[in-house]
Amino acid sequence: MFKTIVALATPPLKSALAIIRLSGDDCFFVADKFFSKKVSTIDHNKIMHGYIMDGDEIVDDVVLLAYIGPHSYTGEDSVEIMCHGSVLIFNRIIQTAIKCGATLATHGEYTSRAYLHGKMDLIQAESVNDLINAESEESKKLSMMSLKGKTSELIKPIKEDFGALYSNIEVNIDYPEYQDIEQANVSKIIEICKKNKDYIGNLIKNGIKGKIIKDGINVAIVGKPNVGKSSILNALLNEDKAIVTDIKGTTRDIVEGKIILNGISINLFDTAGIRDSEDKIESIGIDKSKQELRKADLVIAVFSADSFDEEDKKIMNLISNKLNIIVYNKEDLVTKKEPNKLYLSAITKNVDVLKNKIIEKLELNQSNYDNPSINNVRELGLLQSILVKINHILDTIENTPIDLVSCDVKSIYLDVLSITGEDCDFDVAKEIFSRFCVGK
Ligand SMILES: Nc1nc2c(ncn2[C@@H]2O[C@H](COP(=O)(O)OP(=O)(O)OP(=O)(O)O)[C@@H](O)[C@H]2O)c(=O)[nH]1
Ligand SMILES: [Mg+2]
Repeated sequence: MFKTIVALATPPLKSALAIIRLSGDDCFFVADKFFSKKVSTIDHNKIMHGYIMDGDEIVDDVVLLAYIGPHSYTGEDSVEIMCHGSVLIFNRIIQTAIKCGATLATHGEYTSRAYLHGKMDLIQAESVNDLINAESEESKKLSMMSLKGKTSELIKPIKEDFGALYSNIEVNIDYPEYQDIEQANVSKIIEICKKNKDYIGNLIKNGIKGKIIKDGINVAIVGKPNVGKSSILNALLNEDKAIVTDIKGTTRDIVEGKIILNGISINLFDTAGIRDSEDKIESIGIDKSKQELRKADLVIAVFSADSFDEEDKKIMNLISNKLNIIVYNKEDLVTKKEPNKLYLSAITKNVDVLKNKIIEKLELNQSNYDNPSINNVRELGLLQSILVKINHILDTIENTPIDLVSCDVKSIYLDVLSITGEDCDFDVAKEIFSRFCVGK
């Protein structure tokens, strides 16, 4: 029995209209108690005009949409009430619904019910949240593809292969006498593992690119003091956001800004110049710079075009194992330039060359924008786990008894089912939906 839940689906702000949703097995009977017309007797989805009643008092004049399950978002009998967008009114309607038997919905409870009733798989459910949080047209497009089930399609061949392989091995082990069942011999297992290894490898590669389009990237601007980091941040943002002076150690705290390049959110973090410092406040800032450098997806390391010293060498070492762009700023101070180095002059505010380099570093192509991808952290993590298990099988199969190989194949199959939510830990699903808004 799914109890009736209620929540505001629109922002809790004054507006022309607000929408309140109810969903649950006895949803229509709950609605009967506070709506001026009978909802529980309808025999098809219906739009009704009427009043919300709290006893004899008219609370609001509303339009009520009744959806008979399974033809609703959650798959249950559901009601959407379009009321006047006054905070007092929508709160009062929710209170009235609760008085009549509904309970306040928790985060993502509507979508979690849609998932539980098989209206969507977990990939689609996660994309609902992605869609709500999308910040660019491109990110919205990828999330919409997932919601339409196109991303789930990518998982199907892996599920089919490992489902068939697992049942085959098990039947071979349990019923060796059945000669008419295909033998899951070593070469067959290797063939399936190799095929899926390449396929999953590509899914992961494209998924990481899709994640960049969907979530953006964090870019730290680092370097020793006075090389022009804050000037570069300001030029990229086209705004005087960070303080710029010729005094070394001007920036202490991290200064953040965001730009969109080719539909990708680039979260910029200007940091304190890194050097050995006795100054207590500056040292705290430098520690923060190093932390930001470690966390960043991409590091822009800034050097002055007219000098390179021991402090710069230390910066080079710090960024050596990060995806990085090395920039020689203050181009205007030099006459001789080395080939293949990226020069710019932040004071001219012309940083297009750097913007292009950022895009180039992300190695995205049009197909990353146009095609669905497994771009969610949880789903990508499971794909990586599957890849590790496939590699393990390929490395050890020659010396491993078939029943142990079967355990690995089963574990891969269960990981695949976890991606789509067909075999998903209750706590994992709960955690996923807790990230949603209350009315979704
Ligand atoms: N000539 C020249 N000067 C520049 C250029 N970019 C920045 N400057 C100057 O260099 C000085 C330091 O610039 P900032 O942007 O504050 O340098 P920073 O790296 O953020 O310095 P800290 O915050 O101290 O680490 C300022 O006087 C800027 O005007 C440039 O392209 N050419
Ligand atoms: Mg600065």
